[in-house]
Amino acid sequence: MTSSSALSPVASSPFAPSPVNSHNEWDPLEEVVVGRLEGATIPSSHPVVTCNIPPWAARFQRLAAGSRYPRILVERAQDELDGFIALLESLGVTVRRPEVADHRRRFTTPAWSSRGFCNTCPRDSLLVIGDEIIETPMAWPCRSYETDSYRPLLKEYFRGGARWTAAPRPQLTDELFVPGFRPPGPGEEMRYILTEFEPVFDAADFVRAGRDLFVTRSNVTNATGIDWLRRHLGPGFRIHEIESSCRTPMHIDTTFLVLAPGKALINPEYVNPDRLPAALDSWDILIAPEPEPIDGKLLKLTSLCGKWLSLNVLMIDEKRVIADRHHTGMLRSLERWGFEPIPCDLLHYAPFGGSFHCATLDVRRRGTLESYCGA
Ligand code: ABU
Repeated sequence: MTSSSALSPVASSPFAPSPVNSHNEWDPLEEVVVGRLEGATIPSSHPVVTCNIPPWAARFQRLAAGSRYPRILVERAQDELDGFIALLESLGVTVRRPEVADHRRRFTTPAWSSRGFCNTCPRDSLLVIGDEIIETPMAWPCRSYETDSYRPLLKEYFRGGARWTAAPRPQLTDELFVPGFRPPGPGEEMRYILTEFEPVFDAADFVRAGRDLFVTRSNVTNATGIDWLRRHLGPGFRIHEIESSCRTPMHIDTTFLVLAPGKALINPEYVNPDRLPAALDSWDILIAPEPEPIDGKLLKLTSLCGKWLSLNVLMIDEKRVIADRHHTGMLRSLERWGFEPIPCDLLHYAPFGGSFHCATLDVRRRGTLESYCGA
């Protein structure tokens, strides 16, 4: 082997367009990673997981943690996921998938051990900012190795010219978690289970609008994590916090989404439109309608999500948006606001962590880095 081939792992020219290129939530979608259900394992009963669910559900979960999800849940979700993938492909979008992984396998660090969870939601563990793809420092111990199943893709993107970064690996020792944490009750001051021991964040607590990003603090994203990303991205980007009154916040994408230049969708139960960051002063704020109730006890009992998954839509471009067929109020509102909703089914993905936005990671959209929030 010559020294030049040993030193040339990047297949493309440094000037070739990166296979990773996504600056916002609405440029025309070219390539997307869609999560997988195979190997899905009920997440651990660590307090950072169970603090987000009611105490009765936490007791049930403690018994089931580390077992495979029941087939009855997986099969229904798989049918819907297959339909979603077929829809994306019919719209000309290239769909990529993580590898199948056995998430039941136990892993051990010097401080703790856990089984895994699943790779249904690439939106949580990977953050794309332009040509950079960042592995996020996740706060759930059972998700620590989740990006391993995306490694073949990450290596391919890197070889194609993308920048590939992993945020500092969190230790996830007891110092990160408030002992005996209880979510605040209605009217109580907001508090979170996370201390500021080290930076942690899930990518799904951020949405991107070019040079402006919006974030919610949550039970998986602390202020130090937000600071880490702010410093990492540098002065060319601004990160604005969206205040959420959700008592158990986890992920911005059922609370606040940017759909198109100058158009943001908010969940009126959690976000006060009068308390949005000044960066949004000239934006149209679209108030999400009340979601349709979910039928079916099993789905309600096993969902890892709240009722506002109706907001968890995926933009194909500035107009076309994939939204859940069940949420007819949202479909009608999207039409009224000038979008072209494409109804699809994914309600049964809720026990695995989300819907269309959660289940995807937009790796490439046709567009450039712009500023949409004034000077
Ligand atoms: N990305 C998961 C959203 C969870 C929820 O707020 O219901």
